[in-house]
Amino acid sequence: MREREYKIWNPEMECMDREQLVKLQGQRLKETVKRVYDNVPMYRKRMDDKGIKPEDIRGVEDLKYLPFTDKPDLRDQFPYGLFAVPKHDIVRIQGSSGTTGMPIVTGYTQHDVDVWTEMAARSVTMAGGGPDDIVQVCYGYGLFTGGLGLHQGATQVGAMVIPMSSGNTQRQINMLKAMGSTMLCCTPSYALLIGETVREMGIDPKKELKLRAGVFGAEPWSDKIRARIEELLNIDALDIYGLTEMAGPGVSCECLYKCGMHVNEDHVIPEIIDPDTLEPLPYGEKGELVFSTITKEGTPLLRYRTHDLCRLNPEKCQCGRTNVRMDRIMGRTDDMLIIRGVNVFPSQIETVLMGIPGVTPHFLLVVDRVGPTDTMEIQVEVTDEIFGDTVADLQSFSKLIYERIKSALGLSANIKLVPPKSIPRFEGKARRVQDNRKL
Ligand code: DLL
Repeated sequence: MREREYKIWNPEMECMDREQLVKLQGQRLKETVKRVYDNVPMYRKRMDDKGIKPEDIRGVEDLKYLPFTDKPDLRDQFPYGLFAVPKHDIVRIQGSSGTTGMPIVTGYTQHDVDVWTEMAARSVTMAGGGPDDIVQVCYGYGLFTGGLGLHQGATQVGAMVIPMSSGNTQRQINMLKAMGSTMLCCTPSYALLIGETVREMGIDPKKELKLRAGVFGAEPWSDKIRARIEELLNIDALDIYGLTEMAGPGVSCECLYKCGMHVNEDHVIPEIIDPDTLEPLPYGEKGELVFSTITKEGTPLLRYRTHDLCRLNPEKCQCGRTNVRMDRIMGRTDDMLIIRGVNVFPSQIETVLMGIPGVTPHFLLVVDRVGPTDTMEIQVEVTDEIFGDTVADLQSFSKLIYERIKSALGLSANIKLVPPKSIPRFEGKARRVQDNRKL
């Protein structure tokens, strides 16, 4: 950690005595359970099926009796089924890719936007950010929560925000230099690309840039990548976690001590469960991360299964914060991939391919990393009729697949047509993904 003034955005909440925190969580959990029972038919039914009434939940210790929520629930209830308030109280929709072509969406009341902003403000502060900072946000803006989330948080702490969104690396670097940006917010792989391009352009970050810290997340990364980014850009590189279903970036973030991400436990309750038995596991054990929102009004979620593998540590941090810290995400329990920051389910690719006559139900997705950039190749098995076509016809067929994939996923993929029966068949669960990336 470099010499910087160490700040905490909301010491009352972030450094609360744990006993008091658990009491607060219990109170907020009870309110949330009542809210969803009264307003969300899916939760009412699930609780009725389990024979639980809101008054049975006395505090955090009773969390284990509540039903889980999973991504398919958001898909099945799309678009408004999980909303716990009337639509006229919703001021924002955010979304991300679901397991099929449709996005999943969550709704925010003004209070929800304010809470999310507060969480992101805490994160920016953890990275040492404040009114003197110039924060360049290169996460995508839109339904994806990255851009708007960090934008709101940085604005809240009084920083000057440059809403660049992602892409156009040269222009990003020109702005870093011209504006004297002090903080960078983007995915770690984009930070790596920016860092490598800075060096290729012959720019000395110590002399020509004013960058001091970066808040990087939305995809898995490692301490090795951290060290590389820090060296390339001469900054502190910090991990930030979040998911659309909870409130985007800021559910947790690392402080400058870099020893786990502080979970904003006054707004969400984290649990670790065994993904097979679904039983809660004690602190320190690795398992699936599950969150319950306890202040959300628009789309509150009980025991939401993130499918991210992680560990929790309740010890007080050197920075003074008392909230639980989560380790880096160690993997997933499902087949979701994050490619160039975009969540991709193999089932989405299957849905696209199955809509194209001449394609068989067999494909292989090969993911790799060239330099800092993820690459995706889809090997698509086609029928005899297609494979016997002229080269020009095959090229236009590949182009059609490329465009359908691009429009469904928002990602470019290299399409390789392969002859019938060339993709391996499986007797058990099909393995459709070959991920060659090493983090
Ligand atoms: O990725 C929100 C976000 C934006 C987080 C900007 C951080 C910074 P989704 O698109 O809904 O939301 O994807 C959520 O991304 O379940 C994890 O699998 C993964 N993920 C997010 N942050 C991290 C991280 C945003 N720091 C999914 N490390 C989550 C590893 C992460 N994986």
